[in-house]
Amino acid sequence: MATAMPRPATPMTPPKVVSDWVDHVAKITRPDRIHWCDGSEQEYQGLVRRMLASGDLVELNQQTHPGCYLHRSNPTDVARVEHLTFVCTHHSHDAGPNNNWMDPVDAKRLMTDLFRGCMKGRTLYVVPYCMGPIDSPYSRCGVEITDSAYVAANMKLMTRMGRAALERIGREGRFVKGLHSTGELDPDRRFIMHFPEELTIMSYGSGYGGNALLGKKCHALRIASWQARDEGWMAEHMLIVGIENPRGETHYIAAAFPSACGKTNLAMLIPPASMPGWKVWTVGDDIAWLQPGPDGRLYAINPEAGYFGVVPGTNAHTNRHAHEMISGDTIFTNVAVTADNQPWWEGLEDGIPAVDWQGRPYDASKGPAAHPNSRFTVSAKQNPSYSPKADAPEGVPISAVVFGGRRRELAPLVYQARNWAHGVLVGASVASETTAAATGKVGVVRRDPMAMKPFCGYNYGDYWAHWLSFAGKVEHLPKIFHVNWFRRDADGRFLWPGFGENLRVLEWIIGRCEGRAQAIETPIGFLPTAEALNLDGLDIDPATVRELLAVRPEPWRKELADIEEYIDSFDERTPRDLKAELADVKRRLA
Ligand code: OXD
Ligand code: MN
Repeated sequence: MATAMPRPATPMTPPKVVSDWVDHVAKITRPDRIHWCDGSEQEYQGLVRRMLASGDLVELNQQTHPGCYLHRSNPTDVARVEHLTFVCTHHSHDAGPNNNWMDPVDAKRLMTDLFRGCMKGRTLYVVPYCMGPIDSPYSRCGVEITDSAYVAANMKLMTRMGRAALERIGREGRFVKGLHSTGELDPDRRFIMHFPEELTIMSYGSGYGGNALLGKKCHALRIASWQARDEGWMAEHMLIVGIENPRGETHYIAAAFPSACGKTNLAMLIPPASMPGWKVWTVGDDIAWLQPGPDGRLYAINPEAGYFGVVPGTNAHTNRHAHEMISGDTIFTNVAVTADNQPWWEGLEDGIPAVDWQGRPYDASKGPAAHPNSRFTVSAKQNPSYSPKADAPEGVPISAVVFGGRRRELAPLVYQARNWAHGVLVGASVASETTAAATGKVGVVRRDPMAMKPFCGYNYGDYWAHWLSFAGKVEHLPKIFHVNWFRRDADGRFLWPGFGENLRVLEWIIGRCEGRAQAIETPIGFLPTAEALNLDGLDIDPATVRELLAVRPEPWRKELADIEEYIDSFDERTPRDLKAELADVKRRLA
């Protein structure tokens, strides 16, 4: 079948390395047709038409939401599956205790058996893509082979997909190979396998974003983190945001928070009315690739070109820009719909759900109308705060790196690490309550160093050593901070208003980067004094501010003991310098 298959449907001439691999895959998977994606608008419309005909997409109200469609996934396939995600390295130690590991030979045998004949009756889409601006030396390319039109259409929105990427691959000869099939969507025949030593991904049995849009978590984080360590850069689970002050000066901040902890909201923050003259520019909302730049600073690009964001909670008050940008040309996954076919989700301020995310008449006793991990896929260009620097091949210089988690207790609103090495410890200590972005229990506090627990493609011990190594390599490293927007009082109420008001915290962070803002030194790092935070126009009482900025030694001593146990679980790979930093904080707390 494969040899009789028509050559590319478009006049693109694929590089031989790519066409040989496609032929090889087609021999195993036996598709009826092969479609080489050129990334054109016409092609996207064709994919949409095909999915409307097959029922994979449902048309939403085109008067209120032009170009918007709904995909209802299989109800067992709604999130990332960390327990079915593997890093397959020759030595298990290289994957580390932070990853599930399988021997690469066994993993390939298992996957090849699953892929055998799986595309019979289906179309094989060849999706060439570039992660990062097409002309950036920091970008890297890949090709995803998939049998899902939904994946091909999402990849068009999420990456620089098509002809230009294929041309770049032709020039470079190197690309990440990602093979994907939705298979039978059977959770018992579902695996997401990574072979970082061969820059290869194999994903079977899921159509969900993080499992199936291979450019995102699989390539831009798991494989790229490995590649970055080898090549001297960093691939991180971070948003990138430009904060412009009323004097017109812009600082760029990269911030790592675990999944569904508000990265998209922070990246698109709307300044509060009481902070006139401030502007916020979105470079990226989920992933940052960071490289030492020629002037001794760390530069970041966003490898993605679109957003795959959590829908519930999005409204004109929580995230006005996201709310606006998803009113057209958006693919929704697993939201509910109103009687007149508009998308609906919990947290939307108007409309009534008529049909739930599974296509059933809405019945509140059956749970939320939209799935808690329902998503929008949209091109980043639709974001009203899209940064003019988002396509800059040189990236943007990073002034501050911010870590954060969802913690009801303990972690204060903000603190600054003493120096880079201490900041690496702060990043390694991130813990957060789990969310619906991955299958499993929601709301359990777990360690999530640098918000990379599900995404670091190698041993965390080696990863921390890589982070520490930048201290010798980059002259003007960013300052490192930790924030917590999620502190609650004894009645479970949030202490901090969050959203746009978070700009006040970013203002202090920028002030620290410029050497202006006041701080007091505590055992865990530098904290703002209540006076150093700009609280003008904010209705918050002084006792709440004191609580938000409190550092109590006893619970922190317990926290440090827990962090120590965690980082020691990476055995001899845990860098000695990281342990020394931890010992130093313990001494300060004693
Ligand atoms: C995401 C995630 O989809 O982190 O970005 O799960
Ligand atoms: Mn993410």
